[in-house]
Amino acid sequence: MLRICLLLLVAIWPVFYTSGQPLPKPTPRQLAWQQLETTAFLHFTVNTYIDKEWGDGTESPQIFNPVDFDANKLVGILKETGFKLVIITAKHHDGFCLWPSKVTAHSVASSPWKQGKGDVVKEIADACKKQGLKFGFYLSPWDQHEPTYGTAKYNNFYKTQLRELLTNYGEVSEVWLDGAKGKNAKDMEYDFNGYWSLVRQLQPKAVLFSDVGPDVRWVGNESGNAGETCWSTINTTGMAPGKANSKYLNTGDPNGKLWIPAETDVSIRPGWFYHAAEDSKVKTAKQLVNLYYQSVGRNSLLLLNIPPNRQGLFADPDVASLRDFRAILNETFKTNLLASQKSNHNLTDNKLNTFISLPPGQSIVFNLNKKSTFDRALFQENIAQGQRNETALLEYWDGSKWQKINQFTTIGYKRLLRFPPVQTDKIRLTIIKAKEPVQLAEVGLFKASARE
Ligand code: FUL
Repeated sequence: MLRICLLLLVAIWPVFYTSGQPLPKPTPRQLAWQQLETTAFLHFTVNTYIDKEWGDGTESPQIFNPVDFDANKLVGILKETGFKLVIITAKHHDGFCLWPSKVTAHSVASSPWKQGKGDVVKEIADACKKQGLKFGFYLSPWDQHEPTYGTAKYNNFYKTQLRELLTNYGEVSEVWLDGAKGKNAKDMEYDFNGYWSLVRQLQPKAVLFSDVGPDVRWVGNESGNAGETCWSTINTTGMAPGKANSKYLNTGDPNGKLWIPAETDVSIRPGWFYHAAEDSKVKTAKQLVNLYYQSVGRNSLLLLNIPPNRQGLFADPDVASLRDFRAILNETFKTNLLASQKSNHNLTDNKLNTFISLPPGQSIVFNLNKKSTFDRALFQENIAQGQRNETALLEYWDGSKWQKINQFTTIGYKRLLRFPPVQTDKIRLTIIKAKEPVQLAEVGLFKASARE
């Protein structure tokens, strides 16, 4: 009955509500992507063997020899620690290909690894498929090895490589490219539209990442920090990969006409590639948990880079941090204190499509079944119908009056709040400002693990 009433309310609401332009909404592939929450990046190439972040294209393929490379082991650790998608650097700025591309000899085929018969991309893609993770790749447009780079011919070269990766490795869920380039790089006009339409044609389910989308945008920094206010909408006029306003990307734009949510890419180490000297600088589990709050907890998605070492394996400190990171998150989010109340069922069922509609000015009280202590709150909107909340107030009942816990801005897919412990048996949420009635899909109250 409640469901029917809710559905009816949703169905008739637009008749009463005048909002001007319809809100931008995610495509099914964007919606599926957002729900992955934690995804992994693998930066691996000749750079790993020369201790550099950017090679210059002159590296000999002979140096690439990850003798213990074991894709199932790498992907197994990522699966165990809760990552849902793996993106491998198929080609970084130095131009070395981790797969045996037919259009260049500058690849694993010219390396001693597996006598030149190996294919890192294939092994990662197969391991992902076998273990139920999604697979994606980074194909750097800037290529310092390829002689055609800087001429129109390079666009065809790039598209041929893209086609190889899009047709020989099963389902691809994300294609990652950027406009990064060194100061002295040759001039080159990339055919981004041509690249993107090839991806659409060959892998229609894949989301396309660049600074400005078209499906997923950069969060504007590499320190793992989505804006406290983070809209999934932006306008891209005047911007292109490599030519974007990072501050704008960080917060998004409440009046943006395009749905292009933010992806937070950050490395577990200071660099993107493995350097032995950074073994002592691996982010702690606590720091990773903080990154989770700053990305997933701010309507973004975490793309955490864990670089394989020269043997082709994750280094021990990285694995230890990953395991603790997931253990802490599991501990914190194990018990939603609102879930034991039947009346809260629809909002604690982990489904975005069961929600209540709250217009601006409306409050809702959530009861706990007994006085409890908590210091984390979770809210989620049914973003399938757009992102709506602009300002909301969270309060608790102290026995005689409502006390403020937090006033906050955007919710979107997920908003996590951290605050000093509160003890109460009821909370109140008030929507202060919203673009349209907020479709509140999930609420949660949690007591953080002591290890946070
Ligand atoms: C940047 C690159 O220049 C870095 O090396 C790294 O790959 C990062 C994720 O993207 O644009």
